[in-house]
Amino acid sequence: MANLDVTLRYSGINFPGHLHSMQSMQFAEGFKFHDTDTLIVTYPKSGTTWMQEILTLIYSDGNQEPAKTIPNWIRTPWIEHYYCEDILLGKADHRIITTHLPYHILSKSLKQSNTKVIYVARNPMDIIVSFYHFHKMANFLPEPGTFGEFLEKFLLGKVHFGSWFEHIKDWLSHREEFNFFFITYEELKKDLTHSVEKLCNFLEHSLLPEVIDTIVRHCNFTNMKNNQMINYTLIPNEIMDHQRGKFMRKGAVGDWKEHFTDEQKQLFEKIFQDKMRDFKFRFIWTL
Ligand code: PPS
Repeated sequence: MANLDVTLRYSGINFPGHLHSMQSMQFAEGFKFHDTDTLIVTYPKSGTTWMQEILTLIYSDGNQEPAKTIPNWIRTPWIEHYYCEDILLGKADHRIITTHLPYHILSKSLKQSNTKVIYVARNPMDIIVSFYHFHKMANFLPEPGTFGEFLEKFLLGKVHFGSWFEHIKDWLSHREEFNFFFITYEELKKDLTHSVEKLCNFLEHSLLPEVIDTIVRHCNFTNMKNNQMINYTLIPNEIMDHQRGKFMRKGAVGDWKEHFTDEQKQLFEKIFQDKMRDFKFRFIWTL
């Protein structure tokens, strides 16, 4: 299934047809979650892969074998991707599932269970930078144009996967409906040990301090960058052009400062204030 130039429009949002089909979206929307499932929810480029790796290691009690031998899209599949159905059919319990879907598509089925939901957020300015570079290498996403053009498209919510503003506002304003845990990329970066401890607490999966240390070491940026099972170098060049960029690019907080002009920063702030005006949630995006 290549479909590199195909866009799937579903429930008002564009998705890459390379990974999504009408059938796979309907499968996700009607999915029967189990109470033992753990669902990672993210807008793209917010720390999805990082959380996939952390949860893999928590549930394997620090055993690095699965993380070093099984690609992340098989051990922690995206529920909306076309290959997910086959993978999940074989697993009954303790599934780690990933999604970029907005609240309005997934909420009905998710509410039927007590699934543990982990929402990872990131400074949207760093998301824009990361997403922009990813568009250059991912041949299943449209050409991004200049950074300024991409920024405007993002702020209008016209990029693939829809509006970041709607994604985060909808999920967070309905968090009481779920067994919900919120964490940011910046918190992971600031204190990964404490973040893993908090995650273990939420997951009711206690681990010895030395196991947590192993997880923290395994999940640092350099180690993950070198792990073929999560750095996407297993994906052929025709789908991800590895000459045009790296999936594990910089792994930094505040890289937006290297990309935004003063005018672009002002434009971002104006739209952010406007869109988030009625949303009372205090984000901390700095370290
Ligand atoms: S995706 O395509 O939605 O699955 O992307 P996602 O995994 O959400 O985000 C990719 C960015 O996360 C960075 N990353 C990390 N940063 C720090 N430490 C670790 N361990 C780590 N793992 C992934 C990755 O480098 C991308 O960010 P940028 O800013 O592009 O480097």
